[in-house]
Amino acid sequence: MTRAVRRAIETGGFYARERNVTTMSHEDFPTENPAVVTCGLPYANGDLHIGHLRGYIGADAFSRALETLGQETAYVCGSDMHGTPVAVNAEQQGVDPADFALDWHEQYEETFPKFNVDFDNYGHTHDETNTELTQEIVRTLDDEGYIYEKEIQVAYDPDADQYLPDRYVEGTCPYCGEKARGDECDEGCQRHLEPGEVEDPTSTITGNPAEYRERTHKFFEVSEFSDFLTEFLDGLEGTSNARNQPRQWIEDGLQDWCITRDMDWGIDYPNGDDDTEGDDLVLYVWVDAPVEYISSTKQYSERVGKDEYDWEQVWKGDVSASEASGGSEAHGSSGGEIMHVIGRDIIQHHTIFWPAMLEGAGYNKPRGIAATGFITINGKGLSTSRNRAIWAKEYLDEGFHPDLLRYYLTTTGGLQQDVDFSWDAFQEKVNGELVGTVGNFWYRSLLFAYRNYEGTPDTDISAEVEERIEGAIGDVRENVNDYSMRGVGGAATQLAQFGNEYIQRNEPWKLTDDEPEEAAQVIRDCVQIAKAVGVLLEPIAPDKAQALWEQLGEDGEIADAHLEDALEAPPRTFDEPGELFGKIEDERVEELTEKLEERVAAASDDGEESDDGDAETESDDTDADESERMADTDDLEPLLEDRIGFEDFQELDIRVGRIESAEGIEGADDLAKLAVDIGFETRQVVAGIKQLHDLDELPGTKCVLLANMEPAELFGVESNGMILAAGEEADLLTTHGDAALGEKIK
Ligand code: B3M
Ligand code: ZN
Repeated sequence: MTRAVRRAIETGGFYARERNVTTMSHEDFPTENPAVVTCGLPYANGDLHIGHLRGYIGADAFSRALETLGQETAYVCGSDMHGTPVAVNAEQQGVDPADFALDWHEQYEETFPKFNVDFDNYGHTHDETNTELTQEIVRTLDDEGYIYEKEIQVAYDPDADQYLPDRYVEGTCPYCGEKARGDECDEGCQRHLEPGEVEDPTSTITGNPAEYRERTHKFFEVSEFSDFLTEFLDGLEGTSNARNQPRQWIEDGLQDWCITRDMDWGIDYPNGDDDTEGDDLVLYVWVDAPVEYISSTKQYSERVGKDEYDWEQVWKGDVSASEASGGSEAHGSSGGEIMHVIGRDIIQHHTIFWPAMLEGAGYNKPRGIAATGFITINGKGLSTSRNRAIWAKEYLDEGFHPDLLRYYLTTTGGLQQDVDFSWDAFQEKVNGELVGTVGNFWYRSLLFAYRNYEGTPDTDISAEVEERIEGAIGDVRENVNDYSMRGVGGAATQLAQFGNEYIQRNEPWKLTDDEPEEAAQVIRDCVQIAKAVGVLLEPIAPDKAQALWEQLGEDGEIADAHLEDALEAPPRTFDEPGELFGKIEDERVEELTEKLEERVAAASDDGEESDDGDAETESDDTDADESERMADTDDLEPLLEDRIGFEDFQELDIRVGRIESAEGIEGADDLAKLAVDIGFETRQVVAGIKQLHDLDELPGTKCVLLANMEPAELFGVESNGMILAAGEEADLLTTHGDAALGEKIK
């Protein structure tokens, strides 16, 4: 980590950008302020799997990339020790929740470095720092008048003689009707649920229907923060889902938030002397969990010293001066750049509750929140209970290098998208991009250089290559500012691809005898490209990049290199290089795929959901397999009795299209204006999908359009066609083969 902020090189971009920024601009990274990158805390309750890894690896790559840009950055996290996700699992195993959680915490601490997830601090929510800070923040919120008491109905199991907070109770979501847990609609609309909200409550301890009993609890006045949150969201960077969903929740009206629970396991509600009410209450896990972001930063700061990294500047530093200038100059010379990477199922906690808490207690708010999609396995929802997952330990035991998975997970889809993992797709990506493109280029250029020049030829790089590397550096810069790690990986791989083409085009092996100077030039260029690819790829594949660094005879760590170092000449001599990536063979993939299938089948044969310590975290999709979701026929529109002839159908001119752009229509709550390319022409269409889809994600999506719909005008916007969609959620129809745009549906 260095304090020096060096301006990276500004050049044009080559690739389409994954835009994850708002229109309201923050100063580009690197800024002069220290940054902190955090990742959603794993519940200390079960084995880590690929769903978890996506988040931790993504955030790790982002934090490394920021450092490559010259941004001073800390990457912190910790285990989430409290709450019913831990208590329920500990109880099932008959162990004390503190021992249970600590055990998992220690395992996580050991596992993350094995994936090169390099936290500057990894704490846990039950330690002293977090306990004290959480209680202090709650006291401040209380002093500021944001906390009040209220009598509420709390679920209770008379047989177990126990109150039933959160995961101790299940029922139906009052908002969407899906099966839900006591505090979250995990299989449906993802909303946070307040105690007493879940309908038809059943105890998860005995399976009996729960009773409701009256209890006094503490509430945090989230509803007071609507205006603040609206403004906060307007300036928030990260993924668009993290801005759009909460806007809707705010429009629907915010509810205050019950912040206490009838449980023993957790952080005690901090009582003043005259307060006896909170005696037997602990804080709801979602109060103390995000505070760990601050606590962990504090621990890091205390370890390295405030001169090196000042947690108070980040979390409490004065940003008012820059706010006064309208926000565009925000983050001038004080405060910090706070960035949260989370799963999309915990958007509400991070974009509503957390900023409200921070605001109420006088802390700085995040600059960016990136909410990732889920992981699917062979096209189906990841399910720990069905053993349809790739476990962290399993991956390592199979002997695969962590950087391969890092590359796969960061570059397969955009941050917001669900990413499918199959051993086939993994093989294809590794063999194609890492072995075929990057590894091949590194090895052939370094080997040629070593054999003919014992290292880097003694000449300057050509203007063409310098420009190309500068372009790639510019792309990385832009992509980091757009929160696109896929873009960063793409810039590195495409530079290697250029290197391969360059060497192929110039055929230095034909030049060495007759045109030695030209040959030296080509190889000099290639060695520089190889080094640049290493610097650009380091955030994603740190070990492999370090290995290249050493092959080039460079000293120190490539992780400390900045973007501009990609243009610094490598040492004059180096040793014989080795190959850094190995092909994954077909037999290996078959064997792994078979193993996975057998395992999933065996878990299904067991019948019972034998779930031992199911870490339902941000990327742990529910067991509800989307592709198998069945609607209750009572809820469906009845089938029409009247039949139509084929001619009638022929009158519908339905075509394959592709959405080119999508934007909300001002003043209309639900309507979006789309431009749809249907081969012959591009149609402007108005569709009622504004709230149901992430409009930023739609461009590029294939759709199906009724082309001879009568034109209509809605909110002053002409609609010339109708896109087809299924159900209340407007699930867009598409084609699954390669039907061309404009092709007729018949
Ligand atoms: N422990 C895991 C989850 O719900 C939860 C995250 C806390 S982040 C402050 O994904
Ligand atoms: Zn719901």
